Amino acid sequence: MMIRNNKELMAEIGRIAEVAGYLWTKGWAERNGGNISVNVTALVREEEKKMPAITPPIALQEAVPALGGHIFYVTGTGKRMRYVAKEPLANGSIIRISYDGMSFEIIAEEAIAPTSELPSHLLMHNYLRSSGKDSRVVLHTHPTDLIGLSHCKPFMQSETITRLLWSMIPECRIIVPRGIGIVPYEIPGTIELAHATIKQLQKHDVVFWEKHGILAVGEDIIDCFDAIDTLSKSAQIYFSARMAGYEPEGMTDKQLEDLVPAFGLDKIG
Ligand code: 2HA
Ligand code: ZN
Repeated sequence: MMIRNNKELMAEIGRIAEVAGYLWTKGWAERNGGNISVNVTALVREEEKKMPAITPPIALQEAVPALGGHIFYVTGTGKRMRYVAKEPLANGSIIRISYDGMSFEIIAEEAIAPTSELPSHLLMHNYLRSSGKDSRVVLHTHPTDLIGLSHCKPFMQSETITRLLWSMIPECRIIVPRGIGIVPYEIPGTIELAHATIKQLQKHDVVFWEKHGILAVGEDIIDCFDAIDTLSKSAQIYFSARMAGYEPEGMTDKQLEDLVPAFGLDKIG
């Protein structure tokens, strides 16, 4: 099988498996919670791109014209992150989008049906690609502490939650410089959820799905994980202080602003 002979692609799939393992050990991936998709087109050789499909084309609900001919690794529907970590190709798929962007087919050796969130992941990749961003990764997971925060209405404002989590630890402002977008509750896996998320991705790389989970986009899967992990750390600091019976002071506005020139954050658009 050619995929297994492609060292660059297998290294990337190895990084996906590494992160899947973190999601499980963090307690963010109960049962089949969460899903990952990565645009691996740049890692696939021309002859591999033409590999015969092992399924007939599967129509997409909404076309993704900016992704015609692109290749993705996607976690499988109903598959558990703890098994993606061990066997990423037995618990995920390699898919190829048709040239018209209206359907996809599976080209890996196993016909693993992609995640239920595939149509929404692809719409996000289509948005990222057509707006000229280099983000190749969409990562969705269920961090307990961040979902907990999303059950508190006053926190479900982008500025409020961003300010709160940034102010718990300097790294958070640096690692999540574009702040947090908020998507009010929607049924998982729906196109409505995808469109609401895409709107937030115009300004943010990390989005909270109210009472459901977190979604991050980025160039690198490890960076996407790190952004969510840092937000989770901030949430834990906040909850620890509250559980000890006091409201944490948080960094001051000046302390937060001083990070901007110190870390070149003003250059981030
Ligand atoms: O795979 O997390 O949002 C299950 C999910 C759907
Ligand atoms: Zn989910």
